[in-house]
Amino acid sequence: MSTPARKLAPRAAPAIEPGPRRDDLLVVEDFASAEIAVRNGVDSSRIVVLQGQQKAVALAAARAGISLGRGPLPSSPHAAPGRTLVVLPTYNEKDNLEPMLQAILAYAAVDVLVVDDDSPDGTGAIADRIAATNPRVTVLHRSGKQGLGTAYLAGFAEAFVRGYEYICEMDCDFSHAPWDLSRLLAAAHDCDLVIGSRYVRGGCTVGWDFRRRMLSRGANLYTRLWLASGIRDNTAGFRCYRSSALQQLDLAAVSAQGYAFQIEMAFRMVRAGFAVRELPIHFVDRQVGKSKMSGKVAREALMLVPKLRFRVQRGRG
Ligand SMILES: Nc1nc2c(ncn2[C@@H]2O[C@H](COP(=O)(O)OP(=O)(O)OP(=O)(O)O)[C@@H](O)[C@H]2O)c(=O)[nH]1
Ligand SMILES: [Mg+2]
Repeated sequence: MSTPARKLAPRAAPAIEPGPRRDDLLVVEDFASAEIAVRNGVDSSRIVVLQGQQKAVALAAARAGISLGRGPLPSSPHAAPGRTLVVLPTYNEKDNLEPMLQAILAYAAVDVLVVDDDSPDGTGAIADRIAATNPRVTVLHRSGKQGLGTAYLAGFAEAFVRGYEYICEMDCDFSHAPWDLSRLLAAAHDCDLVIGSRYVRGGCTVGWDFRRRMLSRGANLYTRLWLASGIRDNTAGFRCYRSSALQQLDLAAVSAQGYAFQIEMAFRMVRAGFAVRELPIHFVDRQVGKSKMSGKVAREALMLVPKLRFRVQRGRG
């Protein structure tokens, strides 16, 4: 049997205001209160987390952000628990990249590394233009489409060299809400991996057709049955790793690319005994650009999961 994901001690429930009326914003003092609200069904895009901001200023910033379609922006970026690098893999994301970078940097005090695989639509040149004027953005160019797994591994290696304490994964298509990045970071201080999860209470997918929903649910059920690691959303690509934990894994042994990469990484973290927490998120289907999801990606996961159970040794990551 696999080692189940280590459970973290439940936190004392902070008092929160009653849930918001439709179109209202819920103002909470801190991210712990926000988590309770999200688990109770409040959409995180309607929550204003003060976390040191003055209430009137925070509300004005959030309302301005929402009216521009940018969500409940804070008056200044929320602090990260330590030096943090968000690795943003891109392949043909020319219309998403600039607004994604703006949003990430507005919500959280992080740096961003764009890993572009020579996107034919010119995403790499857009990344270079932004990086030239913003020291918080850097770009890693790779020659040709080499897959999501190696893009993340290259990003991790760069983060290790540059001494980042936390490393986030995020898609560049707004499926992962930029305001949820601050929630992941706030939860990261006392665990080794935080997963933005669709399949815990308060999480969901928005905009997927029946086939996509079944594919994702089926893949997660299959993985849970085989690996029994205690993780509900194994294929999720919205994560925050503690860099020191990641460095203890045998990353050279990781070969998976698509969803299988996420499954493998989560399983290795659990097997190595690291603390994993899932936070509910609303995953929204991309509005712009094309999905790179394919039958090949699904088949890779199907084949890999049984192998992982026997191949990845307990305690060795
Ligand atoms: N560098 C790099 N980025 C990639 C590659 N494949 C996908 N990406 C990026 O990885 C992120 C996730 O890819 P998506 O196409 O959204 O695929 P997905 O999220 O698995 O599938 P959907 O749920 O259908 O959107 C996006 O930011 C892509 O641009 C790749 O081979 N190389
Ligand atoms: Mg996507």
